[in-house]
Amino acid sequence: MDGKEKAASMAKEAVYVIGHKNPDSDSVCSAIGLAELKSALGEGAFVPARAGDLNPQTEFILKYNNVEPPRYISDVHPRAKDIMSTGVVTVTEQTPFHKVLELMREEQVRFMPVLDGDGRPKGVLTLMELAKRYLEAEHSIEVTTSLGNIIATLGARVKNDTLGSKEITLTVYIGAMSEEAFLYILGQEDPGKCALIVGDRADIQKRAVEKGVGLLIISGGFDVDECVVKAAKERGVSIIVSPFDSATTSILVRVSTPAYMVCERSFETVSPDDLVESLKSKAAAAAGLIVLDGNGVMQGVITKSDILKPAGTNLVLVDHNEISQAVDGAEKVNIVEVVDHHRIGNFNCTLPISFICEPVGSTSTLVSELYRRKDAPIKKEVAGILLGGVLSDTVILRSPTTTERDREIVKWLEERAGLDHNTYGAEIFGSTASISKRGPEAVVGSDFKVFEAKGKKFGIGQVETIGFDEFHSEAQKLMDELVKARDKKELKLSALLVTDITLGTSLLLATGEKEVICKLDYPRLKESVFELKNVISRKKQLLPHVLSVFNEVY
Ligand SMILES: [Mn+2]
Repeated sequence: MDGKEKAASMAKEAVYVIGHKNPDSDSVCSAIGLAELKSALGEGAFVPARAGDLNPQTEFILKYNNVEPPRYISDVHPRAKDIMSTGVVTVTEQTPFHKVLELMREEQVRFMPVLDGDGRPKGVLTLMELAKRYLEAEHSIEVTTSLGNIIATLGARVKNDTLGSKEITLTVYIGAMSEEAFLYILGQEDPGKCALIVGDRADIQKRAVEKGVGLLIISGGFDVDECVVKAAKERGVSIIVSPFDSATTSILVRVSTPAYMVCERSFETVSPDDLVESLKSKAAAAAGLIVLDGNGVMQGVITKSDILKPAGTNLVLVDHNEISQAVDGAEKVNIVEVVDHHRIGNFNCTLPISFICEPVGSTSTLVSELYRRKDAPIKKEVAGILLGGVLSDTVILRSPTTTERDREIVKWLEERAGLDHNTYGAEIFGSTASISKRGPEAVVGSDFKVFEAKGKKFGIGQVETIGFDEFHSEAQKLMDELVKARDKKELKLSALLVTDITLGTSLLLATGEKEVICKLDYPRLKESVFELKNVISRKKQLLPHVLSVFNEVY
């Protein structure tokens, strides 16, 4: 890859801005907001991503603002396509061996695929194997090629061509010996399968033509006597003139062999989606792996150095900094930035990065502050998304984690999104906490747990709401469901804990055995409705009391 190609391949590598696994609204909203900001600031291609399914609340926020969900990424384990070299030097089956060597030297590669016209690999050339082949040749040199290839390789002048482009196998001799020795050698062989390289030695030239050698190569650029050419034409002997001396000519004839003659026909191929981890042993054993697409067309090449080069995937982590919470494979790729509001876990990295971690109510607060600080324009829908993130994490600024900075940025976002945080926040929480929308069956049933005490069963469901107005208007329908559950499951108590997450307090709707209901030690608001001040936990607060009631009654 030259510098230009390297720059191009780096530019196409996107940076994913991604929140934690089991993403909540803040992690999705802050990812979208930060990716938008960075792209707007021209810092490169930033793509918002998510490491899991959207929860209904986040879905609501995105739909409300007409924003597409970020790309789902199941893992970022490096794959073949992430590390392969593209734009690699290739040759065709007809490329002469010397051209292969020249390319290997110029491009500094040791591995070269041989492709057909459709980009499908036919073989591979490796410097190692080519060197071996070259070194293994014994005293006589046998070469399989065509006269056309020899002529092209030498840049030879043609005096007589009887062989053309057909494939021939020739044993190459240099006519530096005496005439007797030469005749002796030719006597041992089929002269038609010999190529003789000789300088301006008319005696040897004539003898060679008489004997009918396959090819006569005159070295040193010497002219050939017309009578020799005439005899050659009569005898059907090809004659060419090489501009090089005999030794060089001999070497070049040997390397005029086309690539398909010298390439290895067996080679390792992998798929673009293969995990790099699974390729390591294959790559160690082979000079190179060819990455093929579904049609068998080469997409790139992986050599040992590709396996060693740093991962191409870059991540910006939002709303988390602990690798254990990050998308699978995050430990194997580059984390280039962190924006978070959680405790700092065991984060470490090899290069200095921007690491923003501040104790505010949401990551969306930090991202919004970046827009403000950099004076970057913010789209209306992005402001809406970020406002949703802040309101979700801070439970509409009511959570004890809320800071002055959150309140401040909410005002700033409200203006840009054209939304009122109280109304919008209520809608966001209403989207998941809405009793009427979900229907009584889902409200009672989706989180209904059955317990046992003294051999008697009781069941308690729980639902989160914003305020109790909706509960009061739906109470009769909910009671009908509780009665159904009571009768069906033979419960001594069937109850629903309705928790206002904004106030941190609950109401309990209950039906069951009179003795049990009477013993519930909570103020009664209505016939079947109790007020459980500051109770938010079914497990830690309500259950112990119900168990003590059962112990008393039964
Ligand atoms: Mn958060």
